[in-house]
Amino acid sequence: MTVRAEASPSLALVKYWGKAPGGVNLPATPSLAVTLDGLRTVTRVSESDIDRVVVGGEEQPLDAYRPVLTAVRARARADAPLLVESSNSFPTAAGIASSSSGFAALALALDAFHNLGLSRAELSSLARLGSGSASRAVFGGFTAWAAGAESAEPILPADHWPELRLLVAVIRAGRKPVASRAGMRATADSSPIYRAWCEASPALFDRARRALERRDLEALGEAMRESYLFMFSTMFTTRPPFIYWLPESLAVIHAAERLRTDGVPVWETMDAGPQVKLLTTSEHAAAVRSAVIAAVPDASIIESRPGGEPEVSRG
Ligand code: 2P0
Repeated sequence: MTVRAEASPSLALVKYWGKAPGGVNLPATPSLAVTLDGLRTVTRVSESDIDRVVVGGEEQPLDAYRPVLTAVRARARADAPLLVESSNSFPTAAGIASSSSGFAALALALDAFHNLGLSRAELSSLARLGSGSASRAVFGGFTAWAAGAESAEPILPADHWPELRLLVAVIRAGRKPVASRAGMRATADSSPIYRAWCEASPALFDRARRALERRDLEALGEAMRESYLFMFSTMFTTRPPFIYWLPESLAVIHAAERLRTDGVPVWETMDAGPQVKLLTTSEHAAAVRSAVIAAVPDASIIESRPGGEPEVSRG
């Protein structure tokens, strides 16, 4: 038997960066996110002679997958070896949240494979064991994940804001130099502003959530910028510091600033990688795309909108 699950990556508008004590991948900060329609991870789970995980055709070390596999096996009271095959329609481990859609799809596929019938909240908690941001990616539309929470929750459907557009400017598609998990740990251990980041995040979350509820793009964009710039400030002040940005990332940030000066509503955010994600509306997406390409001719742009409901099928 083969089970197939699909999920889309979760882009944080307000960031999870840092872990709370007392569990696996519990967040130190609340995050608010949108699931990106059209970007998909497809994961198939089938029987095998030994446990194997293959992502994009490459055999993976099992360590990262064990917490999810072990938790599911305990629930299912089954220990048959499994083959997990996964592929992404977008760059992997490059700061486009492939771990969020990857572990969300894995949790959904394992649940179906073992006929567990887990609730979405339980699936969210299970996906979190693989990667924190995956707790949000088991839902489409807009999601929230409270500080310290075991699972994320859906807060608004994708059609709450159908004209919203998320443009991902792909600056460099290679694997990132510092894994998020190691980066978060180093930040918490040594950044002198880590505590301030944790203290500031709830207010940023509240502002962003209210702005999202009333579809106020400017207020959401401003809170989103404050969140990512504060998050990166914690990385810049970590010992030793680490910098995911490339010169082209900064060129896109400045292009967005110029667009805003010219009256185009666009706000940017970044994650653990050099890509820049731009929040705008359908009306302005073409202008944003042209300005980004003018600033960074080699960038490729993936255009998305809120969506990304997961799907599960058999066979
Ligand atoms: C987020 N990121 O909220 C933040 C913003 C990157 C920057 O979640 O250690 O792969 O597996 O829980 O989820 C990326 O970190 O980290 C991430 P783990 P994860 O989307």
